[in-house]
Amino acid sequence: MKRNISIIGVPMDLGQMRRGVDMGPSAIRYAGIVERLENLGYDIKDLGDIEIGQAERVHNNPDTNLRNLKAVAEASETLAGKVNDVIGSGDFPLIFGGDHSIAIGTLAGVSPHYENLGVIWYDAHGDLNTGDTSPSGNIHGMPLAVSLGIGHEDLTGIGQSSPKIKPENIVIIGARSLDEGERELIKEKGIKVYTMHEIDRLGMTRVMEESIDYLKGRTDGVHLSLDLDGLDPSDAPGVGTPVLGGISYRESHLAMEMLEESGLITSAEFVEVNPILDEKNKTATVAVALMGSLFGEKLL
Ligand code: B3U
Ligand code: MN
Ligand code: MN
Repeated sequence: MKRNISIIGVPMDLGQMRRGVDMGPSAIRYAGIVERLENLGYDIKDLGDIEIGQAERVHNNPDTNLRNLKAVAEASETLAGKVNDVIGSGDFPLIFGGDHSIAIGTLAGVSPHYENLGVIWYDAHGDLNTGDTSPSGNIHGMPLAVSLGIGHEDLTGIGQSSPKIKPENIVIIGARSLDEGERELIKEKGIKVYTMHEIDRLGMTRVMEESIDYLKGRTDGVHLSLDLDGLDPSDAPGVGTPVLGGISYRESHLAMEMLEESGLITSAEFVEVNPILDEKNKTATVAVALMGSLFGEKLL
């Protein structure tokens, strides 16, 4: 039987500096996500957007280099509560960003429901920075570290306990822009990473087979955190920090189809869609198509 899906929009743009990513949830809805999933037989509840402070009105704390820390922390707490409620009600939580800092709240809401939560981090970046290693001070480059319990306590302290995930339960797919501190953390913690090198070398089929096998044995639920900048900018141009040489649209479809077949995914978020930087809502349309595959759309 198909699970019902609850959608939460998070119009968050405070985790980075470019305006427009706050319109991501609207762009994804406009690209037809609700109808697409209803056509697959799901019952969809769109819970609307959570409230985020307006960027021009948010003041920075001079004691920290983490941009908009307080506002990001407050929104993360709200999101964590909503995600927690959705899972408590038995629905599948599907979250739309917003910048990737929202994953702090999502994972804080998901993690209490699992003993061994797995995470697939589909992204050009590692998002493993802390205030000390970040080149930008942007919190959207930190959510995976925060979820490991590493970083500012106003962020790691969100939700019921810390850490939210164990390093051995993470698989990063699509990485091609890692900062020095992130590389060190990956090595120190033994985090499994499929960079573009491995994707080119092994092919997406094998990367997904290995990722699925790896997570299947050690987790009791897997969250998919898909940053649209994991895709190549030619397929997903509407993102704040595009990086050349990314995963193709077709490889991404295959990845989503294989995840669907595996039955592993228990929650998901699609982030960093920025309609201001996009070409005719292409990136939101790609996100919707990938969600179609993730939720069981078949070509034949
Ligand atoms: N690693 C860099 C850049 C970055 C991270 N996430 C995105 N960009 N989207 C940083 O600022 O932490
Ligand atoms: Mn990211
Ligand atoms: Mn990214």
